[in-house]
Parts: sequence; C-alpha cells; structure tokens
Amino acid sequence: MWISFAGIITNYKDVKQFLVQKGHKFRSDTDTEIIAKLIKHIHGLHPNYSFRELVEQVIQQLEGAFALCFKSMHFPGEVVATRRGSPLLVGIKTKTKLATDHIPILYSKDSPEKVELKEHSKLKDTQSDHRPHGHEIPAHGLARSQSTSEFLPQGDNKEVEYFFASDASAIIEHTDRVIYLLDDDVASVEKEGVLKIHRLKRTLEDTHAREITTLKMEIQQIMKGNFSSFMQKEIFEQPESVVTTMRGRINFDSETVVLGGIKDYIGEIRRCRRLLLIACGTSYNSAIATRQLLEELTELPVMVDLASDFLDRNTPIFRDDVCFFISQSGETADTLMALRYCKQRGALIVGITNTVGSSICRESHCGVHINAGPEIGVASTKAYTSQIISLVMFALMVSEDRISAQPRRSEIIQGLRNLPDQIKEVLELDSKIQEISKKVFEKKSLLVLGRGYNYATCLEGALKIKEITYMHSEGILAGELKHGPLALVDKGMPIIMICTRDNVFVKCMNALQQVTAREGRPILICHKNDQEPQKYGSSVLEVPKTVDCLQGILTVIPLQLVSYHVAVLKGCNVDCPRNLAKSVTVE
Ligand code: G6Q
Repeated sequence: MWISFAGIITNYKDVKQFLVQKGHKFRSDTDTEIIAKLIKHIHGLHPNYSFRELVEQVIQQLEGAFALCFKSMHFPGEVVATRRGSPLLVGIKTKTKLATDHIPILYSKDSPEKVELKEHSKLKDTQSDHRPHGHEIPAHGLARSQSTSEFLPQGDNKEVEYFFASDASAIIEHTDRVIYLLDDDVASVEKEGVLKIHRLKRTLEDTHAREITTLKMEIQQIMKGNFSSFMQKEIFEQPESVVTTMRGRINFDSETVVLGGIKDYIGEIRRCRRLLLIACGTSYNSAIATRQLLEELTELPVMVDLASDFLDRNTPIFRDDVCFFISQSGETADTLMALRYCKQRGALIVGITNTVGSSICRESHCGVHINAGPEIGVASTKAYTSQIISLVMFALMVSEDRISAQPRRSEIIQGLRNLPDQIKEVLELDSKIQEISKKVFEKKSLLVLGRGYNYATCLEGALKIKEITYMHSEGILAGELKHGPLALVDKGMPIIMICTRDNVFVKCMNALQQVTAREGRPILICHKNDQEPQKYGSSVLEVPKTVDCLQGILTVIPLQLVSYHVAVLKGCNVDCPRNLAKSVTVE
C-alpha cells in the first residue's frame, strides 16, 4: 500500500487501539500507519470491495483534516484520492481537448439512510459483507454516459495523465486544467484511465458535478524561469517580494503604517498583558528576529515560543494575551494546535501567513497576509524576510501614538524604503558566495556566529544549511561562546561570523578575537568598507548598512545563498530536501 497523506487524524489513537485489538502490529506511532492498517483490515473483511469502496469505508472511520492518495498492489493501475479539511486537486493532462468541462458526481445507489456505514462498522468488528455502494448511479439529471465516456479526450489519442496535489503550483508545469475536490469527494482512476468522482451522500447543497478549471495563476510566478531551482528563484525575488509585503500598507512620505487586517484590534492589542509569538522553523526565527523591536516599540512583554514546545508545556494563557501565529503555509499542525489552545482560553489570535484561506487564516480573529507570493521551495527564504517586515510593520503601527518613538519609527520606515535596493546589492555577492561555498562544501560542519539582531540570522542560516545541504550547522549566540561552543573552535572548523555596526558590535569583535585566538579563520559578514572586523576574516562578505532591526534581512541573504550553493555542489535536491515537506500538517 502506498499512501500520500497530508493532515491530522485526530482519532488515530482510538483507531489504533481498535486495530491492535484485532491483532495488527504497528511499526511507528504515526497516523499515516493507522490508515494503511485500517484499509488492510477492511480489505480482509470485505475482499470483494473495489479499491474506491475500501477508501470510502476508511474515511468514514477517520476524524480530523486530511488529504489522502492511495495506490495498492492489490489494485494495479488504480489510484484513489480523497480529502476532508485539507486541500486536494486533480490535474488533468491530455493531448487533445476533453469532451466536457464538468465531471458529474456518482452517488451510492443505496440511500444514505439505509447505508449508515459509520454506525454499521464504526470500528466495531463486523463480519457482514454489506456492500454499501457497490453500484454507482450518476447525479440527478446526468446520464451515465456523461460521467465517463464523454470525459475522455476527443479524437484517437485517449491518453490522459492525472496529477494529485494539495496546491496548483505543484502541477502547473504539467497542466493548467484542474478539478478542485470538495470535502469527502472520492476521486478514483481505474484501470481504463477514466477519472470518476464519488460521494456517499447526496445533499441538496451539492452541485452534483465538479468543474474542470483552467488555472489563471501567474505562471511565471510559479515557474522556475531561468533559475535552476525554485529556491534560487525565490532568493532572487526578494527585492520584489519585500515590496509587495509593504505595498499599500506603508506611506513613506507621511510615515504611517496601516495593516488593514488588524487595524480594528489595535486598541485591544495596546491594552494587552503580553504578546506571544508562536511558530515553527523559519517562521519561529522570524519571531526571534523581531522580538527586540517589538519589546522596544510596544513596551509589552514579548514571549517567543516554538509551537511544539509551547504545546508540551501546557503554557498558561489569559484572556488579555495577544497570540501571534506565524506560518508561511498557514497549515502547520503544531502552530495550528497552539492557536486552538490559545483561542479556547480567550486570547486574541493574530495570524501572520502567506496563504490566504489557510487554516491559520481562517481560525484567527485578525491577521496580516505577508504577500510574499507562492513559495515552492521547501526551504523558506522570501517568506522569512516578508515575515520580518510584517512584524516590523506591526510594531510601527502599534507605536504610532507614542511621541517618544517617532524618531525611531521614522528611521525604520526610511530603512524599509531603501531595503529593496540594498537587497539587490547583497544579491550581487552571488558569485563570490559560490566561490566561498566551494571551500566549505566538503566540510562536515559549519558554525554561524552572531548576536543581537543578527542572532536570528545565525539560527536561520544554520537551518537553511542543515535542511538542504545535510551538513551539520549550528547558529550560535556569540555571547554563549565561552559557555561551551568555543571548545569546537580550531583552525579546521568552518565558521561564518556576522559582525555589523550596532549596539553589540564591540561584543561581537570580542567574540571574533576569541575565535581567531584559537586559530579560527571565520568567513565574515560585515558592513561595506568596515576595515576593523575585516582583518580577522578568511573571506569577507560586505553588506550595506541599514537600521539595526532590519539588518538581519540583509545578513540572512548571503547565508541563503551559501546553503543554496553548497547544496548544488553536493548534488542535493535543493527544492525537495530529503525527509521534509513544505507543509508540515502532522504533529
Ligand atoms: C524552513 C522550512 C520550515 C518551516 C516550518 C514552518 O526552511 O520551510 O522550517 O518554516 O516548517 O512552516 P510554516 O511557516 O508553513 O508554518
């Protein structure tokens, strides 16, 4: 059995317990495995069921949000896919035009009242071979022939290819014709290559057909163009993506910031007890990158948490807390569960996402769409810089009424104005970074050191390096060096050190000297023409100077490029690193 699964099965423990009682052995504690075992179990009870009928039985036992695609050696040449609460679409590729632009829904012949499948088999063992919907009938008003034969391509070439995906961007390079499945639709491709869509129940609201939509996505947005990977393209898009994040929100002349999605809640936010920023991975790093500015401009206590750790702790949450959930996809299971936890306790929920209509968007009271454009590469790059800008804009908006904060606000707003050109300047370092990458790509480890606003860059740079190059990398707070990591330093240890002119510059220089005193020869990221740190570096990457709280945007880009070039040199799959998925919709 081959299953592609996105989502969460909330009753997986009950299902597992049932299956264990029935003698099934489990190799993991994942909800994916219970789906495989459940279908096997039902197949054992009802060997005459078709593949699609088995899947229909399975999903009636499952609770949660999921998109599933099944293949099995027992049903060669067939695929069955279904969804509930998680997106799923079918892409259709043919050489000639299809004879129809709709595919009718097929319903069970037996009425739902009679079938009562859930009650009937509800994981209570039933040996009955009651066949709930062995015969299909088309939706009211549609002849049987319309459902299948007319769906085939016109002409002699009947070849059809189907693509099952959560997001249109994953298939756009193959076809622009898609069917968006609705909750509990079961799509099956049988041996003869015809796609059918079934539903167990006929409801009045149902349209009885699914339309074949032609995607109007801006294809250049999601095609690689001249770039070798989506990640590379997305890194190079940052001069534009930061502009789209700010567009319509910042007035650089009047120095005002309006985030439409949260403006009605700003009073409540100003009166809150504390701000909590909760996220995973790169999104968490964007919270680290902005925490200091949020503390400074809002004068509120700011807590930053990894969603998984937050959930592990049963953290106390109060009605006057404001909780931010930062997520590129808006579907990350841990972040979503943390959101629900805080919502239940009465906190104000603010979503910061890149995906309109995502679960985090829908379940938040208010929020900011970061508008970075589709991000396809698993390694998040442009979403990170847009998340930082969104949180900076939030800090600027909350502090608009504080007279004493005006000079600082003004400095940041002008910094944001100059950012796109400065990002372009950083991107010009690409070939130099490629050369530097050649010196480190065969090493085992790469340490990234910095502090203050650049600490988030260290964490994010190390995360990028780990996830796409499979090389060990650690982001280290330079202030922590002497508490342990200094022991790692010798002349063979590759180190990247960020040392920009801000309020921790002197401390950073101190750390730099500690490293060089142990024969470390770091690659330095520092300000343009800043001679003082440069004399300690084995190589130097000079970035333009901006306001301290925005500097992390300019220092992270060289690290995104290092990870990209090292991954290419090592022959790794840059866009789809092993073991990782773009949307982590499982715990
Ligand atoms: C990083 C990854 C990953 C991601 C998290 C959270 O390159 O993309 O760390 O940031 O999995 O994902 P969301 O931002 O979609 O919640």
